[in-house]
Amino acid sequence: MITRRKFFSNAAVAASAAALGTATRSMLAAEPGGQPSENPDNMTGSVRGDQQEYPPGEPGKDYIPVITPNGSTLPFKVVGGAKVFHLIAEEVDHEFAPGLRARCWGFNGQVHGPTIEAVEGDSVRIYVTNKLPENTSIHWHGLLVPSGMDGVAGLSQKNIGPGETYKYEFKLRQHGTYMYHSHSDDMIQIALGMMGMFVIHPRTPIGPRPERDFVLMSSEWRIDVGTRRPKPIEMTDFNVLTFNGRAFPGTAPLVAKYGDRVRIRFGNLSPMEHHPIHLHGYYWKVTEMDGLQVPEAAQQPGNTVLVAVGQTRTVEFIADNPGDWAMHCHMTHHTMNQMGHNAPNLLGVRPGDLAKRVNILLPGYMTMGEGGMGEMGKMGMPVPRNSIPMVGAPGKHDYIDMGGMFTILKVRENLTSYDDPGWYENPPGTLARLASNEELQRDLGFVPTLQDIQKPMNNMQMGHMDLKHGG
Ligand SMILES: [Cu+2]
Repeated sequence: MITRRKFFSNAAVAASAAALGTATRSMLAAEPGGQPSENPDNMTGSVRGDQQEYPPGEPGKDYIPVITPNGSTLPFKVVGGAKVFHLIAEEVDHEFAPGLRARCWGFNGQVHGPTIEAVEGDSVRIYVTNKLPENTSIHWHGLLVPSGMDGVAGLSQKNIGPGETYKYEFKLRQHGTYMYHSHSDDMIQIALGMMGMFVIHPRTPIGPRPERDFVLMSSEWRIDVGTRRPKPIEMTDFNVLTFNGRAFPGTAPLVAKYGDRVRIRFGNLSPMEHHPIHLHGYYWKVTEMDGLQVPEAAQQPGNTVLVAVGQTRTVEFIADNPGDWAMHCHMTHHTMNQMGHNAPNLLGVRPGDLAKRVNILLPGYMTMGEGGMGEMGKMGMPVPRNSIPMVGAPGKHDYIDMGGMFTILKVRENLTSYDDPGWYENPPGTLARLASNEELQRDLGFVPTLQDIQKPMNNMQMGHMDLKHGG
């Protein structure tokens, strides 16, 4: 018996299958053994249907190498026309930010693994050596590879046992921003850091090449204060949020010269959460989704891009607005460090001599948060060994009350190198500052104080607003 719900879901599947038909056919045609596609580049332009031979792509000639802030690019050598890479899965003593280290699992001594970079048409051989105490395997996330190279342990291949080295070998028939990650004991191994970015440049450039091409991978961790091992079975309550395995102030800035074309490739392999990444001072266009090129007319402009778990999103813009610009996940708990979660809510509490009394029972107790939590990083309170305070770092103007998945885009005129240029010098008249009494009198008609601010400000706003209902 076909229920009403079943009928509609079947109809929906049929409709979407019809809509996807063209794309699916041309994707399949690009598979080895498939029919040559009548439209070699298919709808996205990212998958080459042709099986043409290309020499190994060369950095500087065939592509401008990407930059992995706080990370590196995996070296390769060419053997018999193929690019040979070697990933070593192993335990890594990793620093998230000054003051916080933990025993993670990564590749080649790094968390996350180094960025793999190649060119469309390249043949690659990637050796994976397992130095972990348990089985592993590597999945090439988003890459169109033969089923037996897809890396899902048990489904597509045998596990790579401790001490074993497996060989993955395939031809890159697409370009774009992809990722790699463990696909054996996924929950544990991804939570411990076993992932990296996989960038494939187009054989022929699409549009102008960027001067600055950054990759940023988001993740999240649970590291209980004072411990040195991320808790891999955590499901909901992450307290260390990272770009390329680093939490602010451990994140290196993204530096660009005025006028540079900047590309940022975001990838998210957090265990559980999506990240809306927001850039100040600019709008960008989303040029790639999951590695597939977005046609120019459909490139959504914006200044926040949601990067869901398992997704990559690539954005581009011209760096034409000098300054120090925050770029961060907009989930407020994702720009806090370890000690900022789970504190009792004391906002508005008048603690009196509570701390003094509690100290009789609990030496070292402090009452915190009654006036907000912004000042807590700045106070320089002693924190437990191997932990980072809830927020921040000293900035040019004041303490920066941010942590976690937060970094800074630094755009400057007259740069001689892409090293960190320090803090931005604001041109005269372009810096927010304390208002003078004279300005307040002229523009507001009074000088607000803590005592009278509520009433006069409300009166002033009432005077300007039409409060009619239904208007
Ligand atoms: Cu987030």
